[in-house]
Amino acid sequence: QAKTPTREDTEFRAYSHSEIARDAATIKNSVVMHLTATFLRTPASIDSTHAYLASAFSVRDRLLQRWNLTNEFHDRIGAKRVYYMSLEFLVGRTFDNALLALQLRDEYAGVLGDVGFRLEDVIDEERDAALGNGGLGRLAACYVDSLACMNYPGWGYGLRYRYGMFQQQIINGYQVEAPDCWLDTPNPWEFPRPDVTYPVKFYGRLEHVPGSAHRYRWVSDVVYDAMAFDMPVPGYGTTNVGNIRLWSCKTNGLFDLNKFNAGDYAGATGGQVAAQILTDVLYPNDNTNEGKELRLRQEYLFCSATLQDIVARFKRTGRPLSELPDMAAIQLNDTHPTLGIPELMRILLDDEGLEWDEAWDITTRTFAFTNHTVLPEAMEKWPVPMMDRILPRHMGIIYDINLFFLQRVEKQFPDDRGLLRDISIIEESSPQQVRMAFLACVGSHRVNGVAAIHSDIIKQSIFKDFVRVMGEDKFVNKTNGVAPRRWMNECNPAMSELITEVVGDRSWINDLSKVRALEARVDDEAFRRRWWAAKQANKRRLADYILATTGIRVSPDALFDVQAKRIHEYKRQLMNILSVIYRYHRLKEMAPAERARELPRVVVFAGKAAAGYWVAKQVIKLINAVAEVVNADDEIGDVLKVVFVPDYSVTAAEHIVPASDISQHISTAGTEASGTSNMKFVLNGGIILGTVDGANIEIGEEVGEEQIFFFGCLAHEVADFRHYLRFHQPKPDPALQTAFDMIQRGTFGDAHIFQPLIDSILRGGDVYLLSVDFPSYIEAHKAVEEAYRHRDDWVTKSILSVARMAKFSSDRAIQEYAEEIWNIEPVPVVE
Ligand code: GLS
Repeated sequence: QAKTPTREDTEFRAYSHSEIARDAATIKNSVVMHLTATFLRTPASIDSTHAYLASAFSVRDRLLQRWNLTNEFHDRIGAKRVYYMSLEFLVGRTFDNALLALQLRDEYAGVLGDVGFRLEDVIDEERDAALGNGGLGRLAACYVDSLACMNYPGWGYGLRYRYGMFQQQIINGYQVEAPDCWLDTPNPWEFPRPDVTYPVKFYGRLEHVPGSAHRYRWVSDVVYDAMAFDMPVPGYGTTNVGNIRLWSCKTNGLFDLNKFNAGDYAGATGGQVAAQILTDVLYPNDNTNEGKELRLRQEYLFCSATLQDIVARFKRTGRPLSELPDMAAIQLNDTHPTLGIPELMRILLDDEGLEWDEAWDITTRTFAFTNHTVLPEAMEKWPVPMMDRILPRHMGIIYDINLFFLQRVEKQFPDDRGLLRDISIIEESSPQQVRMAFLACVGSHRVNGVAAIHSDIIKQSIFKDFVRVMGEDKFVNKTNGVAPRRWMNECNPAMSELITEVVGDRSWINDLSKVRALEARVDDEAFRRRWWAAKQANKRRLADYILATTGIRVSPDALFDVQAKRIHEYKRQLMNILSVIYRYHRLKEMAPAERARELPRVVVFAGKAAAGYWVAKQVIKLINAVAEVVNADDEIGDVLKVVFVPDYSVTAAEHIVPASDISQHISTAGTEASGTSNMKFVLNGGIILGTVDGANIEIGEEVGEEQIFFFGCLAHEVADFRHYLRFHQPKPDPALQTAFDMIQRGTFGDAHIFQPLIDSILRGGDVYLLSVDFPSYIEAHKAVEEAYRHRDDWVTKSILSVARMAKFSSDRAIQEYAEEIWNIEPVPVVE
């Protein structure tokens, strides 16, 4: 029950609107206050963990104040908001990012110094918020960052997993997964909202509403409560603070006191366990769909709570529901949140009493959908019987959506039965399946891919029929981007300082087009030396990190050649390690004098494999087996080192990305929708060795063909190669054969365990075309080496690349979404 406003309220507002002072004394006071009052520390018991927690809480106070102002302001002016619905937000750490955004880094460093701590050590106390798998989840985090920085009213919505992305340990060369208990220590970056809780139903049955033609009531006694936790998203250089609202399943009310009193202790907590599991774990799959029942229930809990929250907020404006699309745009980050579409329909039909046509019009004007992959194994489909059992009302709504859609198609293309079968949301398999990508497409007003080539491919493949039926204008491209705040200013202070000096101020951090100014300095000798020195400093930092995490000593003077991303067959880490084996073989064949003239190279791998993805895990084992042999070979020494950095994460990436000379993005053409680490590496002055795929293509267009090493077959050639290889064994070229021979001779331990990897190429149809691309890959490596030997040209490439990366800021991407899909405007928060 809200109270009626009084004069004191006005005073309260004035008080709460005055910014907390930014001077050292006030900061110190608040840190000490949290040390003593929040964490019960005495001067003798302060450790770096609590120094971190107290500083973080004091930063959080400032953010929450601005958060409150931002939301109150957006409500007051009736701003239209975008809601970015994503099952994944790979945020990483927040403390350093928040200090930079608030421009209070030096102040906090000073205060921490006074109590005996180095800011860098304190920053290292923070656990990553790893609520995502890879590119898709990190993209969501970059996008909410851009929304905040650009003053767009917008929130992310997601799930608060108790266990985020698993921790990867390497034991005996194999990946072993351990749970990520990130909430074991207090989390300063979330704010629990027990007042924001919604009931979410499962199972049950439908009851016909008497006297109505087709109205149904969904009755079920399985009801869970989803409770909100808000994560403030600091905007750099603005008072605007964004929000990620994460849902967690509440269990308190589910304790069965009667069972407990009867001595059935397991039974007493059974309901709680069943509820809690819903938001316990992030499914660790990237680009795959497992079709697990728990995952479907997770998706629904998420969608229901989010849609209830959005509708409740809208209804507080007092406007008629027909105006929902004028106040809210909802973006579906892949198909995972697609149940939001039938859920909004359910709310509008069953709870609000609207007629079908009006509800459908509101729904389709509100939703838009981003597709992030074309891999068949990632296409989300749910068996109709499962959906019908868990969500009977939604299954009914999906049937109706499909019926009306197919009626329309039939009218447009009479007698095309094949088309009706191919385009139906329900796949006629046994059992029938709900095709979520089709549902998302039918229920949205825009569908986009994430790089130019990918947006073209989806129009010719998965959505080909929809282009015919719904017209081409519905399908657009929004090339991905990355946040310059984290992926330059935060992770690469040395290069950031140089850019700031050239631009004249820090405005480039929120306007990446300013980095173009670097081009004017490309011939300035002194500047070029400092550029090189900045890269070298980053390489030394990574060498220390490698030593600390793996015990391997590498020379910062070598070429750093990095492939860091999820381990997946289509990304072809196998091709990379096979080329390393071939290189090792060549080095072994050389006379010592010749070997000494070779360019020293450190090959760095990092990435996690899905826990159930056996082939990917064998690739990790092979990389580690090769590393063990090569690194211990005294003849080879620093000429070649191979490193697998364990437990890749956002924080690990912040160490790795700024230190690459060359980074590899070598997916089979047509398989990597976009990639975003390619953008991060180039933004940090590294050069790409890559295939003509995803955003590599647009990066090449922007930075110029001189600044990128392309190789391999093209997307339109892939189908023919695959077809050929299905019926013919490939004949590996001599280099590839050499690598196979070494493995099979047992050079890297038991040959048997690696034979399936070789067989995937020789006998399994070589789906990812390693045998096709290997020769040009080896040639491309030679070109890289040749180029790196000419340090002058290399520095030019590096500077020009960074100067031309403006397009790949997530700010550009968000502006395009805002203007062309969401129809929202930036509104700087004012008093
Ligand atoms: C992905 C794609 O595989 C990446 O190419 C893309 O950059 C990313 C963000 O759009 O989305 N799709 C997916 O399922 N995981 C991804 O990282």
